[in-house]
Amino acid sequence: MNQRKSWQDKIVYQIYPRSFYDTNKDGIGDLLGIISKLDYVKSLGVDVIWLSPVYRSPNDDNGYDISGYLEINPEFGTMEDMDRLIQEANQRGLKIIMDLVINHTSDEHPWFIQSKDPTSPYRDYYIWQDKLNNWTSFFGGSAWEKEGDSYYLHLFSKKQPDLNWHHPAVLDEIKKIMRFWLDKGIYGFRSDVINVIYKTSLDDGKKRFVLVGREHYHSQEGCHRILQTLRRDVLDHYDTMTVGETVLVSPKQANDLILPERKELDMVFGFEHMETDQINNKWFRTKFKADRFLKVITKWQEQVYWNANYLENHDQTRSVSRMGDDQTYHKESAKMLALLNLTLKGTPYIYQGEEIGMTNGDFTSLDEYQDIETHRIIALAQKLHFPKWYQRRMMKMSSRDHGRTPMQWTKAGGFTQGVPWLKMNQNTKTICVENEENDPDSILTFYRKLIQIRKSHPVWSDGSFELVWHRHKQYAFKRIHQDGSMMILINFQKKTKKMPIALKGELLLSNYPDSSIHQRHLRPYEAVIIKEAHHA
Ligand code: TEU
Ligand code: CA
Repeated sequence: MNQRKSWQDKIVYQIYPRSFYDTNKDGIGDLLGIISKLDYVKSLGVDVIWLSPVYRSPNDDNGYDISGYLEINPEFGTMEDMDRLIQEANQRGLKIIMDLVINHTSDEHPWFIQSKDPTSPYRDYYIWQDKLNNWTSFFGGSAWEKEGDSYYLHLFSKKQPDLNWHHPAVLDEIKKIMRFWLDKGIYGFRSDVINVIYKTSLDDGKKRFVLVGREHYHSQEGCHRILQTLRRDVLDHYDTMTVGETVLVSPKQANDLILPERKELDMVFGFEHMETDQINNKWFRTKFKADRFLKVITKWQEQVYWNANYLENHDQTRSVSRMGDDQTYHKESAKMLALLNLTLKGTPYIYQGEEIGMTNGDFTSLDEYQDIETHRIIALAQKLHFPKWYQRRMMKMSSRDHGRTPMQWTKAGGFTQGVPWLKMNQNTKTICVENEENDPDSILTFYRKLIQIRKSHPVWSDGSFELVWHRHKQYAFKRIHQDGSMMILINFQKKTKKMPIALKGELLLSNYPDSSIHQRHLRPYEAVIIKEAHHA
């Protein structure tokens, strides 16, 4: 990087407020809950909290359907609680970025309620047509809903109508919202599905298996113009960090959003590494293949200017269940994944619970799932007469609820004294903060060590990436910097394998107690960092 950015060496921890910590026994996590756990977050060593939406919302899509951008969802608390959270976080040296959902609002947002009247000045805030087109939504089915004599566009649920970014008033409204929060002292935004906000045309889309119509709204020039405007008129007047959530982008499209000279976003979440174990879409999952996954990691490390590295978030199943082994090698594989995520070039994101090795939920029937996406897709699968066993497999392998089960604080759960909004995993008896907090060999302790290592040398935030060796499920790369280089070795599999690389230097960290730099065989999921002998 030619110019250092204030965010360049930061590590981000994502909080999904609904599932983090409940203080008033209603089974729903809240802002006071987050405040009371700030010391825990700080103890991890992270610098920034990304807060999933806490705005007013009817919760059709758990807060990603906003009905009041300048209000707090009463389930989570009050604006005073939010001000206190920002203040208490800042006092501890923690910054907060908020989710900014501006592709759509809730259908219960006052703009949309007024927009239903064709003569209202709010009509053009949304996308209305007399006739629908063939576009399909991210959650399955048509992207249009009838209201009165017209149809409105919704790329997500019908309770999430898309904003019309051709209308200048929409841009002005969003600028005001961003300033409101930045003035309160937040550090920036995670911008939801930001690369689809601008619909260039409403023509029928090409026939394809999923997301018909996307060539008319994906990565459009109009979107770049909007991002440049928001950056120039709002963000550049504060010290900020921005990360875009960008579905279906290629490395080239990612760079077009983040290269410094473009003055748009700082970094984006790609999805390609999350799509290596699926056919067409995530509901048709295949076995996880480390080889394919690592190829994509290399490609993004080599081609993208600066990555937002993540293995989990509130939309994904748990990484240890998906990519590791959540039974025999739970500890080893969770630590290996941590080591990979925190040594790559870019900004690492850790999702709540990932640091203790939380696994997928232990749901047994459809009614235990809460997510609208799961319910919509299963309804569709029923209509298409998919066999029952396959429907169960779809839920088990792909439901977003696996990443949303309540945070496992204690052996008894510890998330709430009431009934949790989503089933708590029974394995909290063994996988929980209480058990891991003071155990020198725990996943949690390993995260803390890794984070400290990351902070103790400039190679992690400034060094380049170089692939050294990749054969099947074995992976070795270097991070290179004038003040010294690091070698990272990963054995992404259950089998012990020989790694034919000569090693020199000092072993900094490993997920086995007795690793050595003279060892040629890497054990199941073994991962090590070696500080190379320094030649000045
Ligand atoms: O996700 C965008 C998105 O594309 C998701 O639908 C993603 O493809 C899917 O979850 C994978 O199953 C963002 C938010 O992260 C998600 O929680 C919201 O539901 C969605 O936008 C709509 O706001
Ligand atoms: Ca609560």
